[in-house]
Amino acid sequence: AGPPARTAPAARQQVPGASAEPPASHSRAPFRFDYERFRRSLRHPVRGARPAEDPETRARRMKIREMMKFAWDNYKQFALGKNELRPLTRNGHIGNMFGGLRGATVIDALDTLYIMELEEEFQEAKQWVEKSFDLNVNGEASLFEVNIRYIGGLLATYYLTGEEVFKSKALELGEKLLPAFNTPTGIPRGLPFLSPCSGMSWSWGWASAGSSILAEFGTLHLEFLHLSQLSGNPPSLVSLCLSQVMNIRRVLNRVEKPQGLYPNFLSPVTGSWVQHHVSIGGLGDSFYEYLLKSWLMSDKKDSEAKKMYDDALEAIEKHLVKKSAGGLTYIAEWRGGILDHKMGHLACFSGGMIALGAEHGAQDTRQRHMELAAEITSTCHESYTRSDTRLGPEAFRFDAGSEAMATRLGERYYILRPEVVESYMYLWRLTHQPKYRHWGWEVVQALEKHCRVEAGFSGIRDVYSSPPTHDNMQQSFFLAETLKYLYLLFCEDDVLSLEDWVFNTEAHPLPINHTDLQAAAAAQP
Ligand code: DMJ
Repeated sequence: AGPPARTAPAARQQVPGASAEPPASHSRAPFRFDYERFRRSLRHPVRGARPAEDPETRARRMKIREMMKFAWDNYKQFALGKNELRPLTRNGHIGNMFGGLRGATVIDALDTLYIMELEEEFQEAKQWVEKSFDLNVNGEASLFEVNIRYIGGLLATYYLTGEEVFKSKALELGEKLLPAFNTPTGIPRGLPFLSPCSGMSWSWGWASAGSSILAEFGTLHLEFLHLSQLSGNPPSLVSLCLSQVMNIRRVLNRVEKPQGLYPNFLSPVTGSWVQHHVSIGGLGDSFYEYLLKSWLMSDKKDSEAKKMYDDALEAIEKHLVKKSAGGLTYIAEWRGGILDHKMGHLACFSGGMIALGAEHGAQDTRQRHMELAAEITSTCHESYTRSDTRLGPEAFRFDAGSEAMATRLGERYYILRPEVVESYMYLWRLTHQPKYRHWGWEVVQALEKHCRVEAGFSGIRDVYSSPPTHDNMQQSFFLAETLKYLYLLFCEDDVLSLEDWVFNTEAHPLPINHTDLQAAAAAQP
C-alpha cells in the first residue's frame, strides 16, 4: 500500500438525494441514496416536453438521432466489447488508455442512446454492461480518461435511469482508481495501475514518471463528489478519497502562479510547477471547466471554486486573449511569458464555458464575457468554414499571415471532436440566436459528407483536402459528445436542462444539487 492520506478530509458537499448528514461513523444505519427523491427534485423532466415545434428543427434532430443509431449499430456489429470501432476495416480497437478496461464506446454511448430515446439500442448497451463489463482487469490506465468516460458515463446513466447496475459499477471502478492519490502531495499521478486483487495494489513507477497534468488532476471533482455521496455511510474508500480531490485545490491555491496563470505541469512530489506552459486547450482545458461547473453543481455554494474560476479567467483575459489582424478573437498559448498564437480545437470548448459562466456571473462582467464567448465561438466557426471539408483542424494559427487555419501538416486532422459544437449548443441555449443552429447543421452536413463511411463514422487526416483520407477510427467521444451536443442543439431547452444538469467534460450529465427543491421533495410521501 502507498503512504496514507496527508490531509484532513475537506468539508463535504452535497449531491441531490443524498443525506444531509455527513457519513461520520461506521455505527450509523447504512446510507441509501433516495433516487425517487432525487428525481422529484429536478425542475424539468429529463427528456423534456415536446410542444408543437417547427418541423424542420424536428427533422434535423431526427437526422442526428439516425447518425447515432448508425454509429452504434456499426460498433455493435463489428466491435462490441472493444473500445472503439475501426469503420474501414470493420473491426475493434483496444488501445492502451484504459488499462485493460473494455467497452469505452458502450459506456460513452449509454446516456446519449437514452436521451435520444433509442430504447432498443440502450437495452443492448445495458445488457453488455450487466453481462460483459469486466472490472477485474490489470494494467496502467489514464486516471483522467477512465474518470471522464467510464465513471462519468456510468454515473450519468444511473442518474438518468435509476438502474442500480450503473451505480455499483461506477463505485467499484472508482475504488480501483484510488492508488493514484498515494503521492507525497496527494496530487494524483496520471497513470494508476488497475489491479484485479485490490484497489491498493499499485506500481511505484510514478515517483520517476514526472509531472501531473493540470487538466488531468483538475478534472476529478464532479465525478468524485458524486461517487463519494452515492457510496454513503459507512464511508467507503471512494468517499475518503474525496478529501484528496479537495486537497488538490489547496495545493493549487498555495503555489505561486505566474501572472495569475496556471501552468499545465505540476510535480506530484514537490507540488511545484514543472514548466511554464499555459493553455486553455489541451493539458489545461477541463481544469477551468471543472472550477465553474463545481460551483454550478453545488447550487452556487462552492464559492472557492467560483473564485478560482473568476481569477483564472481574469488572468486569461489579460494575458492570453488576442485579436488577429483580420479581427478574429482567439486565446493564445503561453510559454514562459512568450505567446504562441495558436488555438487548438480542444480550446474551442471555451466559448461555451465562458458563456455559461457569464450567464451566472456578476452583472459587471456579464456582457463582456458573453461577447468574448460569442467572439471565440465565431473564430472557431471560421476555422471550420476556411477548410475545404467545412470541418476544423486540430490546431489553427494566427501568425505569418495565417488566420484561423492550420499551418503545419501535423495539425490538419479532424478526429470527430466535439468542442466546437459544444460551444454552439451552449451559445444557442443562452442566446437563442439562430446562427448557432445554422452552424451546427453545417457540421452535420460535413460529417455526413466527409466522415460517414460504409460502416460508421471516421476521422479525417486533412480537413483541407476534399475528398479526404480517413483515419479508420470512430472515437467514443463522437457518441458521447459530438452527437449528443448536436442533438441537444435541436432540442427544446428543457431536454437535459442547464437548470438541472452540468455536463462533465465528456458530456455526461451530472445533476445540480438544488437545495431548495430537495427539502420540498423530501417532504413529499
Ligand atoms: C474528450 O474526451 C473530452 O472532451 C476531453 O475533455 C477532451 N478531449 C476529448 C474530445 O475531444
